Amino acid sequence: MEEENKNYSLLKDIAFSSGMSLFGVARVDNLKHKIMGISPEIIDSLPFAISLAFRLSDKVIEDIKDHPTQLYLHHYRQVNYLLDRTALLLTDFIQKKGYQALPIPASQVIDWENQKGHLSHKLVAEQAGLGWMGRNNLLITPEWGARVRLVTVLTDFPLKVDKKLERGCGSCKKCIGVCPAGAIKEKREDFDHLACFERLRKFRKEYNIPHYICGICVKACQGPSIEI
Ligand code: B12
Ligand code: SF4
Ligand code: SF4
Repeated sequence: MEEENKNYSLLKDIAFSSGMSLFGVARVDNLKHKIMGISPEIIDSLPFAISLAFRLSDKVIEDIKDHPTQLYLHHYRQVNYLLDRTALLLTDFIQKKGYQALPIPASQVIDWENQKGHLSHKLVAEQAGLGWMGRNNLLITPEWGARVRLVTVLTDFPLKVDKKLERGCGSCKKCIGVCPAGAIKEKREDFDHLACFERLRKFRKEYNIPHYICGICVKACQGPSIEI
């Protein structure tokens, strides 16, 4: 156990000194069947998932009114680079220690028809205790609400595992009503992915944004305890 704690602290220090805002670890067992496009024998050999979050710039997010901005587009790209870069640094450190690591891309879609990445960073972050799944279908942190982006590294480096947070949105409903597509509902399970995607497709065309981004539901959520 001492070794797991020590390894955990080493990685956390690297992540924080690389600019990350949150760090947590989950076991991969419960997530295995949700991982796509990676050989089962590779997944079986990597029992831990490290979840990293980077806090977005409040001012960039607050500048978003009713559509994604060019400023947000740049921020989105830079944050993805930093997340991917930090995942690489952790991978390199782990390999130099004689173990294996596999960084999952921050924002790569591998199945366009069903809009899926290799695995859900939100699900990993939830299991690793970074936050919970909110009404807006995003990972909500107690610290900064939805204003974070995420990345994951799978590894066999022995690590202490975090507990899931026993928290939720409670009575907060601030994000319902802000969505221009009407995709956010009372129950997170009713979130309308298709309506959201159609709106992002429109934004892409109307505002010359070469990615499916929006940011309005990210702006709306600073967590349940903070009034906006
Ligand atoms: C493809 C994609 C999209 C697609 C939607 C795909 C989809 N159906 O989810 C589109 C283009 C529409 C999209 C939109 C957005 N995205 Co996007 N997207 C992705 C990407 C690349 C893959 C997601 C994926 O594989 N989804 C597949 C489904 C099955 O997984 P899931 O939605 O996570 O849901 C599962 C779990 O949540 C789990 N679950 C866990 N807990 C619970 C609890 C309950 C009650 C239930 C029912 C289920 C459940 O069950 C679900 C089914 O398996 C991820 C990066 C990644 N690899 O994770 C980013 C990601 C999810 N996107 C992100 C963001 C921020 C956005 C946008 C705000 C756009 C923007 N940047 O401005 C919007 C938000 C829309 C919204 N409110 O959900 C962030 C989320 C950060 C956060 N704080 O949560 C991610 C993680 C990227 C990142 N690196 O940070 N996205
Ligand atoms: S704004 Fe409130 S209801 Fe919506 S996701 Fe955030 S905490 Fe949950
Ligand atoms: S990304 Fe935009 S369209 Fe999609 S749920 Fe959030 S606010 Fe609605």
